[in-house]
Amino acid sequence: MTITITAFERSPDGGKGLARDTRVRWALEEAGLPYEVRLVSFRAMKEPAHLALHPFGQIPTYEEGDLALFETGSIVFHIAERHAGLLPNDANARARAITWIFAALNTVEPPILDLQTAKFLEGDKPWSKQRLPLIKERIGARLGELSDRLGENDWLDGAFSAGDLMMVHALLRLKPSGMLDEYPNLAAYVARGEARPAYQRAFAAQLAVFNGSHPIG
Ligand SMILES: N[C@@H](CCC(=O)N[C@@H](CS)C(=O)NCC(=O)O)C(=O)O
Repeated sequence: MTITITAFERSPDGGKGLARDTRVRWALEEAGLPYEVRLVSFRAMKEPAHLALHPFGQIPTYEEGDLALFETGSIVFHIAERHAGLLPNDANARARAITWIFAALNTVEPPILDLQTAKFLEGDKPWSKQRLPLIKERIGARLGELSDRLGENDWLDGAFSAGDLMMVHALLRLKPSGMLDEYPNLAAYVARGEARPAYQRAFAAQLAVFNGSHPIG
């Protein structure tokens, strides 16, 4: 059955792979699944046809036959549950890998997104600069805790899993801030994720959209 995802027609990140279609592309690549991409403009994302797929008018969405999903946590979990390579077979290890998906989305990513919001969406507000140290402190606390847990391991819990995929993609957003470099094991963890052939393919595919070489679809 054909899988179709949506992605920005023109990503505001300039092809850096930070838009969340990249994590879905990455999961699909890890699972070896072919997929199609429908590009949407910011305007189209808020129109009824897209809102029927995504109630919040965002990307990415995921369509497979009769099934339409939104939210990358749910999409990546859906892929991981049905295809080898993203979740361990052992029931407890699987539950722990799923826990890391939630941890990435609910615990690590929110302060990172706050930084993005404060810098780029609220940068003109008089209080924006005052908020930055507080947000950075919160991010630093999470990074410290994550760094302690990761230690010298390659991945968060045994073999690479969908939990690592989600965590690496959430952390990638911090690269320009330099904050990751304060935690060499986390910087190496992110680099390890980026070095995976499946990530490379996902990154190249989203960059092709930005460069205009993505096939029309
Ligand atoms: N929690 C959602 C967040 C989706 C999201 O924020 N998508 C961004 C792109 S990465 C978007 O569509 N932004 C445009 C908007 O919200 O209008 C998920 O993980 O799928």
